Amino acid sequence: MDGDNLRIKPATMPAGGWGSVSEVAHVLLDQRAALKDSGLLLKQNKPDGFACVSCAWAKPANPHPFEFCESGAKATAWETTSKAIGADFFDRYTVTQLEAWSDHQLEDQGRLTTPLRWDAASDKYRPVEWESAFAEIGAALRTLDREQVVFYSSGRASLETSYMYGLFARMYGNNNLPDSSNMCHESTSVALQKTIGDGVGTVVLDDFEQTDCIFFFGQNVGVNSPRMLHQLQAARKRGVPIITFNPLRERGLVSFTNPQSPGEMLTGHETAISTQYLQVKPGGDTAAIMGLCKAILALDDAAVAGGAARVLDTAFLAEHTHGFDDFAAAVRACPWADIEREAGLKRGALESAAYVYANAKAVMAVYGMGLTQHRNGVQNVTMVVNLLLLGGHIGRPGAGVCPVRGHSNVQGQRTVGITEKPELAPLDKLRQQYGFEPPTKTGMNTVEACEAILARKVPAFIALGGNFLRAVPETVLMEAAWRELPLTVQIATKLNRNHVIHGKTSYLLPCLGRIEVDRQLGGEQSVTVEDSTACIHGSRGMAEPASAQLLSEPAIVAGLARATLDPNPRVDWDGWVADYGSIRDAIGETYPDIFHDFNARMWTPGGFRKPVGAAKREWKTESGKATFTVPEGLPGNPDLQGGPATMRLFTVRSDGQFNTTIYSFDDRFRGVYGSRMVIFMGRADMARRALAQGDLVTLRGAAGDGVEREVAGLAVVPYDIPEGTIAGYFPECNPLIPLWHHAKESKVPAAKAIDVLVERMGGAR
Ligand SMILES: Nc1nc2c(c(=O)[nH]1)N[C@H]1C(S)=C(S)[C@@H](COP(=O)(O)OP(=O)(O)OC[C@H]3O[C@@H](n4cnc5c(=O)[nH]c(N)nc54)[C@H](O)[C@@H]3O)O[C@H]1N2
Ligand SMILES: Nc1nc2c(c(=O)[nH]1)N[C@H]1C(S)=C(S)[C@@H](COP(=O)(O)OP(=O)(O)OC[C@H]3O[C@@H](n4cnc5c(=O)[nH]c(N)nc54)[C@H](O)[C@@H]3O)O[C@H]1N2
Ligand SMILES: [Mo]
Repeated sequence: MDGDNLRIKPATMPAGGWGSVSEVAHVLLDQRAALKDSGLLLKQNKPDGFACVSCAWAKPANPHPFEFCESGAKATAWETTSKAIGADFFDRYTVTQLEAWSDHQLEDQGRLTTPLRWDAASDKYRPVEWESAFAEIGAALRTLDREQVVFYSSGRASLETSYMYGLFARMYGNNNLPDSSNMCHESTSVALQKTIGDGVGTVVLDDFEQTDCIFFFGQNVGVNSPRMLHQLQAARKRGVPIITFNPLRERGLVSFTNPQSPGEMLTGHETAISTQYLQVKPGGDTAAIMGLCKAILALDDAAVAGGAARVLDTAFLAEHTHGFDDFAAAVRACPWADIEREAGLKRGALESAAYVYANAKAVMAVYGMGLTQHRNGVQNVTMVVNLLLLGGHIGRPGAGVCPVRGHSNVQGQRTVGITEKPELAPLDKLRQQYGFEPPTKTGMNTVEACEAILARKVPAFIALGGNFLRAVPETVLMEAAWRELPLTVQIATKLNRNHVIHGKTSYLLPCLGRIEVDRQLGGEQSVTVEDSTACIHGSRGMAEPASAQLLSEPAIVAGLARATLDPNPRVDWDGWVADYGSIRDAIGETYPDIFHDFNARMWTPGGFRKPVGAAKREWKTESGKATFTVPEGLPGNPDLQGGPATMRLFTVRSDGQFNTTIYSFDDRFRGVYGSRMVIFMGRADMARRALAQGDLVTLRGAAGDGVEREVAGLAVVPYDIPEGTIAGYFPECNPLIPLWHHAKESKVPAAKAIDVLVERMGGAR
């Protein structure tokens, strides 16, 4: 079977290095992507080139000669592959047969090349003319309950497409615009909005050159945003301490060899990245940060007593913050014993880290899914803010909060109106600009869309990219409900499981990727994206399209909108498609503060920055100040409960995947090859269960809600991981996540703390 050839080898290589180079060569060869000699990679993340389709990390104004990484090169190869799904593919397989295929096998068939409609009689996708597809979908949408149709987007689509898509949904009649960020950094958007008045990070690339201390929580930089290793390596070379909180010892956080530095490659020189590595229990970050804050207050008390310089920035606290006293009281009242137990860390370790904080002039906090994908995900992020506020580390050069976003334009989609929260969209402006009454009812986010689908209330699901069904929790119930959806429409580049499990009427609309040349009536078009640091960049496609029949995403959204909506003389969908500059003009009119002179500014090297008030100490919060948040009691954390037999599972990504896109079955950094059906377990837990390496187990959900959830056939891999916890891969472990198991306030599924029972199956791999 595909991906069933487990080999375990020690993972001793640093991130980067020769392993990285050979990995890239392998994927290029495998995808038969004509990249190597085309110069395409040299244009990746360059001011006049294309924005990488992998992660959202910042793109510098003065890029390295090779401003791409292993992950980015793989993503480029995967999109510009010469493999394609031709007309004959669906002659050979029924759609039901394809249900047995792995995620890897499905996407590895290559690019979708022609619009398709599922034919019930033959159980095959059959080619359909674009105009027929639009007309049929439009006619259907016109008859449906407009409040219940869902318009999902995955965070890759450009600002131009996203703006059109949001407008389409609102003109159609709802705010049902769930986004992949609902499974990702929504905890950030909620927490930062509430505490500092902007839902995005405050840090820009320059800050890495000025910081003198970096705290790094729950983000796997070597795999998921490797270009940031350049900034981290440079900071380390200046002697900047990097203190990491992560239950796993991730290779990229341990050391790095720059594959783009001939000197380092020849000498095998590695830079140690983390100066202190704290293997916090998953879900224990709130407790860990409580400990840091407690130790910082103690150091400040000592400074006061000894007449030394204060550790707290008292002037900042007085002028810029709200709620310090309550927070400090809660921290002082929190016993070290609770902190140590809930964080799984020793007081001394947290005190050392606090000492480094206390001696730094500019502290930065970087974080990812390890904080956001928990029941207390929003609280985790507010704790990071609390930590930074103590020393005045927001709105100062070299300091600030740095959430590392996932998809390459996920942050930007929010900026231009992809949101289920009408209060975050400029409804008045849209009314005035386009002369329609935008809906004011709050729409569905991802979890709510799943609930509505399970309740059989959704008549149609439109997806602008992504692999929704595979990315969400509760896989088994969701797949069953999905088959009963009356209409599903997927705009996509590659075949995935969400296309194979489909609605009663189903369309697959193949689009150009961002790397491809986009030719319209007005000539070759460019698009824009926003990176993790709120900088907006132009991106110009450079590869020949995978097929002449592909339409661009703006053209597909326009086609659907035209066929669905009553004509509106103020919205010229076709004019927009002919010249994307006119979409940007419309965006500039809707959001003048951010996007004035958009067409002139889009090629600014390094991007132009969206105004972020918090970075200038302008706080758009309720109190008008940056706000401390008192956490709920530590033992109340629902992710830390469970009986003695339960283990806490957290799901992670390997370096062989981009979300549900599985490039390979190898995880070079964790030393696992040939299979993703594994769990990582500590030696003590293995011994307690009499499990040996390779033994097969079943994970059974222990949510106690009466729903049977299980994943069978997982091989045990011994790993350095806190006791009582195990790690497994996303999306293979998603059937174990209950839909209700999500963050309070943000509703991000708690994919990093899932209670499970481990059962031996007999047999081994
Ligand atoms: N190559 C590649 N790049 C990607 C992606 C990809 O799949 N492949 N996906 C993109 C997307 S959409 C996103 S959102 C980002 C995701 O990038 P990350 O935020 O790095 O997400 P994960 O891979 O889920 O890894 C989470 C990390 O948090 C740690 N962790 C788990 N639980 C906890 C906890 O409770 N506390 C702490 N402190 N740490 C914890 C895990 O060990 C792991 O190192 O990457 C983006 N970039
Ligand atoms: N257990 C668990 N579950 C998770 C997570 C986790 O850490 N653990 N992470 C969550 C996170 S952070 C995220 S962001 C979601 C990801 O959820 P999604 O964004 O929905 O999923 P992806 O796997 O990124 O989507 C891949 C598909 O996108 C399509 N695609 C690729 N490029 C393009 C393009 O240019 N245009 C269009 N239209 N389509 C394209 C291809 O058909 C491909 O199959 O998953 C979430 N689910
Ligand atoms: Mo994400």
